[in-house]
Amino acid sequence: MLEIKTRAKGFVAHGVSACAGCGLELAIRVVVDVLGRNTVIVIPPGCAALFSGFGSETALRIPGLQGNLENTAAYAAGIKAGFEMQGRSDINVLGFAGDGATVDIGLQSLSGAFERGDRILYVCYDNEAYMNTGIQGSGSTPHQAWTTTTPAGKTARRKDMLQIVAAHGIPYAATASIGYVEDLRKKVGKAKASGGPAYIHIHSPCPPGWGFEPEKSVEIARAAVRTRSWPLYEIVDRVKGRITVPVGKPQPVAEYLKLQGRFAGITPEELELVQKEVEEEYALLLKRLDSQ
Ligand SMILES: Cc1ncc(C[n+]2csc(CCOP(=O)(O)OP(=O)(O)O)c2C)c(N)n1
Ligand SMILES: [Mg+2]
Repeated sequence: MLEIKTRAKGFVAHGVSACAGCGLELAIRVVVDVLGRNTVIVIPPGCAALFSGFGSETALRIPGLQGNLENTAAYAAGIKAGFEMQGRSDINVLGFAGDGATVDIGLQSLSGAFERGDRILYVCYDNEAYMNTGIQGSGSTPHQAWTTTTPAGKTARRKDMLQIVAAHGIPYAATASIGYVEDLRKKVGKAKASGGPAYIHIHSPCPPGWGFEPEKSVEIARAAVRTRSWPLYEIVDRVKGRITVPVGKPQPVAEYLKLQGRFAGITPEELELVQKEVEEEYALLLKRLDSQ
C-alpha cells in the first residue's frame, strides 16, 4: 500500500470543516484509528463526505472514494472482491455512511451484501436525520423529534436497524456511541477480527440538527445511553448477544430529551408515551439477547 509521509498523527487530518461538536467527526477518527492503515473507505454523500474531501483535497490518509447514497455496501463489496482476487485479504474495506444512506436509501445494497456474505465492514454514524441537506427526517429519526419534514414531531417510531441487520445472520453486529469511546474501540476491533460482514451503528449527536451547544455532544450521547434510549449491545456469531454497557438504574427519558431543542415542543402525554416505548423496547431487547 502507498506509504504517505506526514508528520501529523493518525489517519484523519485536523482542521476539517465539520461543525463544532460534530459527533461523526469523533466516530470517524476512532473507527479509522482502530482499523489502521490497511483500510479502504467508501463514503456516500452526507456530512461524512467532508472527510472524503473537496476536489483534489481529502482529510483522510487512507485510500477511499465517495460513492452514491444508494449503494455504499455494493461499492465496498466490489472493492473487497477485487482485493481478494489479488490475494489481499488483509485489506479492510469499510463502508462509512449516515443513517439516511443506511436505514433508508442504501438499505437494499446493504442487505444484498450481507446476504451474500461479502466480507466488508459497515459503519452507520447515526445523527438521526438527513443533516447535510437541511435536517430532513429519516427512518432513524426518533418518535416525536422535530425535523424540517416533521415540524410537529415525527409521528412514526424509528426503524430498529440492529434487528434488521441481525436477521441477515452476520458474524458481528453492534450498537455504539461517541459517548463511550472505549466500548466503540473494542467493537471496531471485534468487527475487524470477525473478518465481516460486520456492522456497527454509532449514535452521533449533531449540535445544529438536534439543537444543543457544541460542547454538549458527549454529554448528550451519554444521556441517551443512561436513559436506555440508546442501549449499547452486540450480537456475535448470531448466537451471543449481550449488553456491553449495562445501565442498572436508568434516568427518566426526559433527562435526555430536555437537553435538545428538537424535543422542545413535546407534550407531557407524548413524553409519557416515549418513556413507555423506551421501556418496552429495552425489555424486548433483553428478551432477544437472552434467547441468543
Ligand atoms: C439518491 C439521492 N437522494 C438524495 C441525495 C441528496 N443528499 C445528499 S447528502 C443527503 C443527506 C444524507 O443523509 P445521511 O445519510 O443521514 O447523512 P448526514 O447528512 O446526516 O451525515 C441527501 C439527501 C443524493 N445525493 N442521492
Ligand atoms: Mg444523518
